[in-house]
Amino acid sequence: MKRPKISLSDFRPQIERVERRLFLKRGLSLGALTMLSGCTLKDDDAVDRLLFAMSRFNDRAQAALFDPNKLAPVYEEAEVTTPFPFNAFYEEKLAPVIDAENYRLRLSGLIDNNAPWTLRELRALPQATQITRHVCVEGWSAIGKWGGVPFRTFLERVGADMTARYVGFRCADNYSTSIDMPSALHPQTLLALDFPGHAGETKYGFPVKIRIPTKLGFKNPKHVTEIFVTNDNPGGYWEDKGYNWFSGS
Ligand SMILES: Nc1nc2c(c(=O)[nH]1)N[C@H]1C(S)=C(S)[C@@H](COP(=O)(O)O)O[C@H]1N2
Ligand SMILES: [Mo]
Repeated sequence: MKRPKISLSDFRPQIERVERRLFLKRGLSLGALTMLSGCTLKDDDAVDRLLFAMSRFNDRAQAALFDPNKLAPVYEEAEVTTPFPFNAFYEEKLAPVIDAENYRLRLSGLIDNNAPWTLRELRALPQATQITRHVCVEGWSAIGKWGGVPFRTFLERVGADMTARYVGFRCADNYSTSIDMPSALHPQTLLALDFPGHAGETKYGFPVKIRIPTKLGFKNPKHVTEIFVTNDNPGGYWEDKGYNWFSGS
């Protein structure tokens, strides 16, 4: 019988959870942890609930510390990492291929004008480029160049409710993530239409990626098909598996 191929990445959430536990256990004595949670460490469910509560507390602390004017470092063209690393929750060859002509960026939620956008219409908006560092929780980082529409410009243009708390993203590969409105309005957050790699290479997020240099890689959705504005935290693919939601600076 052929055994199914199992890779380390299948266990990422579990590994993360174990790591978070070790981190917690180092920071808090066993007694303190037991007292805090009112449980023993054997009680997995209660430990998970405590970790989740602490992560949510951490989200609030991080959001309070977020400085909307603090810029992520920018780099020179010569510092760009080539080839740029690919990452996704699946193998590279399974990256979605999207037809540019038929592509539409859908909008929903607290947005005045939620008509869908073609790529040509997005290209007609003001464009900017930036060279910044992408940092992945899995322990690698790379410098890349992205071009596209400053996300604030786009949100203003469509009449997004900027007093709302969250912006959520849905992707062609069923990935999803969400960010806080202040990070969405940050001057370096980009609705990217140009990506690392050769012309015609689509695995880095074609046709639309949200590039947020103040956030970890997994908060930067590729192949975005829908953007929505909401006051209810939408979570996301990794967030729902226990990754810290804010994950930014
Ligand atoms: N649609 C989609 N976006 C995604 C992911 C994904 O699996 N699907 N993975 C995230 C993670 S964990 C990382 S590190 C980056 C990788 O982007 P890259 O392929 O451009 O390096 O994409 C992020 N955005
Ligand atoms: Mo990542």
